[in-house]
Amino acid sequence: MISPEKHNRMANAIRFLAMDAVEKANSGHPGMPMGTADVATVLFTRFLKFDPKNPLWPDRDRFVLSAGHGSMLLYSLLYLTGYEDMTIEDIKQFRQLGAKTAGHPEYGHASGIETTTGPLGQGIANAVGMAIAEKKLATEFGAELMEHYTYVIAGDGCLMEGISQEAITLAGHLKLNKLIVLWDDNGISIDGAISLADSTDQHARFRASGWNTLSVDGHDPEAIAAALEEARKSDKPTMIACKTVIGYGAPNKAGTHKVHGSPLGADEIAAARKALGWGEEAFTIPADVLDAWRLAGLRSTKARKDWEERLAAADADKRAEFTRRFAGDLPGNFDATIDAYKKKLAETKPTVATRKASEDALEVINGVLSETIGGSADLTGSNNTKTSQTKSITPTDFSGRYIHYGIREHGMAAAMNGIALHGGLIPYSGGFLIFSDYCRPSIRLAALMGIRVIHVLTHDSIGLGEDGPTHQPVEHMAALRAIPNLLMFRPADATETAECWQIALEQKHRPSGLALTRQNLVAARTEYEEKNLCASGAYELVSASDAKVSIFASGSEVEIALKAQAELTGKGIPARVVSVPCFELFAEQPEAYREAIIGNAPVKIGVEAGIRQGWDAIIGSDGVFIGMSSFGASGPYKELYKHFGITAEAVVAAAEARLG
Ligand SMILES: Cc1ncc(C[n+]2csc(CCOP(=O)(O)OP(=O)(O)O)c2C)c(N)n1
Repeated sequence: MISPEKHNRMANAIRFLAMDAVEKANSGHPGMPMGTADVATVLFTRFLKFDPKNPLWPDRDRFVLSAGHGSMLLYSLLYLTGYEDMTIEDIKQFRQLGAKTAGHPEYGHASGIETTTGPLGQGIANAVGMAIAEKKLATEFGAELMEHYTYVIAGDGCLMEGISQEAITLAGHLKLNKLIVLWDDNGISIDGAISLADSTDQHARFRASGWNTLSVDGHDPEAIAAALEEARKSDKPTMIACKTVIGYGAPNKAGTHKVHGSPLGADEIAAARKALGWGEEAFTIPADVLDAWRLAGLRSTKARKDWEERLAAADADKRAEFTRRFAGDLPGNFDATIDAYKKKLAETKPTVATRKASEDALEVINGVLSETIGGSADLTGSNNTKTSQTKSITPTDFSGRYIHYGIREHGMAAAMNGIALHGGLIPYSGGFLIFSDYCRPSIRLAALMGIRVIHVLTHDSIGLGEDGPTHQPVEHMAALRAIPNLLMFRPADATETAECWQIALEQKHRPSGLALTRQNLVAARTEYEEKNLCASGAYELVSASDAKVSIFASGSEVEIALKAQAELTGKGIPARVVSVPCFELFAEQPEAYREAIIGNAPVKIGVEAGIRQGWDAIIGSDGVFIGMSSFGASGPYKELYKHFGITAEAVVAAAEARLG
């Protein structure tokens, strides 16, 4: 039992670390950690199941600081509770280049940082994914191996962002009752009072979305504890509104927007030391307080050991499967399965849309990978993401492997990040490529964090036809290729689709997107090749000695390139075709390979039903690009290809014109 006095001193330790670190860095956000210190102290000293010595223990509770600007709250907690890779020196290095204590919490910088937050609203949406993963894995492996809570501290900003609506309604629908959101209800954001911009009744909003809601004085430890007790018993997710004072403890600035994002200044910090009775110098935690915190960090040691015993006692197959999945390794028979499938495709040479080819590949993949968890943002029949193995998950039955995310692209992508971060599952989604714009911030964060999520992005060009320019991606491949550490694939046929899936699944530390067609494509690859040719990013599909023309194409335009090549050959002009399923992988190849693939034909032509941006790296600034330079149009797709001049004839004419 922690006395009220001890609680106050423990919470004040957070407050002073935050004040002092922000002051030293001369940058940062002291108000939020000071305001939520009591809530966090109760959570970490009485409820959170975690073990700083075993930060990756799969059955730990997850804690998400959605209000990422309050990063000093998290860093303080990690240091105080005894995470070995968060020292007082790291705290002193707050916001310095190369420090673990980055401006906003960054996944991978230090253990205990469960996700990267800072873009408001993302954290709460990640937490929904973590809670989904917990419920799914609890159903699959049993409560003896998986039974934990997911806690979030979110601010007004998180709740105002649109993504929170998608996250909240999804969580409410799925009855994620082990998700508990502590809302830092301080009535303040950067511009001033929340009332300047918002008058939402958050309780009514959450209740309408299927949540349990509670209110507490966020500076009353017993009230906070009672609310958490109650929340843990709920059959719905719970939002606890914690009334707090931003910058609590700063005598003159508390309760105002002045403490949100600026150092308090030496005078105000001195006044806070006096007001809170804190005699210590900056970055010094009294021994009794640090001891109490370290003890709190040991609270779950027994729970962790008991869990390890249960894992050891589990059936050998179950244990091996659980361990493999949390290590993120694919099963041993995965490559052989893909290989056998490629052999079959070389025989059948199907003419299919790549979205359908993706479904067929997934049917094979989901048969050998029990960890894939699919879904779609209400476009299941269009994205072809559901296979015979992926029964739908429902609020009362999580034995399935398919999530109907609803029309919530952003919530979907952020939840997928949470699922991947949780571990034990590989999430893949379904959506239209055009609406990658609706979830781009979460895709970007997946890339920044280096996590394995896979986005199936169908209807990838004007080739979708009649739905018209609102639905036809033009700049999207270029825009997604601009995100570092994201692999964007645009396969040309069924074999390439299978290969791209294989590569995407093998990426433990980066996300992928597969841009897939609505329209049918003839097989570009007709011979079986053991090697995954797509893994080089670009490879020669048709060679020619002494080529005068090199045609580079991706996805559906490979068919056009092949036709043009045949015509040019018929006219006595030697031409070669290079398929370019993945720019990023091609850029990673050794220089000699890239030079050989780009070749030295006098005419280089790129063909892609998108904008030119990015293609100059392959065809050169003097190359010919056949693609889009405007929005698309509504009409049958074959007419659109003619209308926009993306045809074999156009390729041939351009080649002839260049050759004179
Ligand atoms: C998507 C996004 N938009 C804007 C910001 C910039 N920003 C950081 S904190 C903040 C205000 C947040 O207010 P609140 O959640 O109430 O935090 P508090 O003032 O209580 O610390 C804003 C606008 C951001 N981090 N993310």
